Amino acid sequence: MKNQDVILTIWLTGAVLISLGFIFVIRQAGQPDTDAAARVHASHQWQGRLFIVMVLAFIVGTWATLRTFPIPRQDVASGAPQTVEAVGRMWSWELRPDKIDAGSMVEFRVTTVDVNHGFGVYAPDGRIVTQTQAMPGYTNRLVHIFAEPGIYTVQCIEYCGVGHGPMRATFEVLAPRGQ
Ligand SMILES: [Cu+2]
Repeated sequence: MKNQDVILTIWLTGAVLISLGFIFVIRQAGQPDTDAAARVHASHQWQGRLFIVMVLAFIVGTWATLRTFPIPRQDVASGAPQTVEAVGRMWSWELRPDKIDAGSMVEFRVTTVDVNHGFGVYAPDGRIVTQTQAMPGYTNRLVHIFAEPGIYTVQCIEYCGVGHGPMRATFEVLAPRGQ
């Protein structure tokens, strides 16, 4: 399941539960006041249980969907066999090395020497593959496994001044060794 589908599912589930809560309150509001105290008591019990169920559902849903969160820990090295140092500046990228192997994980260590930039990686067919922020004073780790060899493009995807549009660089993904 794609991340977008997981988020949509969580959002829809939450929206349905909240809607049910509203429907319950609206239905309660329309009932005649026969035994107000007992009804209020039952209503509070029902709402308390609903609240606990909702909290548990969100805890379980969050754990189930985010335990394989695709963003690696930022405070330790990912252990990826390949690393690329990526430094942005107005208005260019420096990538070292600029050749990597397909089929094994690469860790981009992304930073910038001036302002915020967006580190967007585009496949040879123009489709965006992965991205992260480039921030002065921070190194953001972005891991990815390239399946297809080819010339990939890094394009700044956060407006950073007059040279933003052509702020790009390329790197080559080589076919896995032994092929
Ligand atoms: Cu930019």
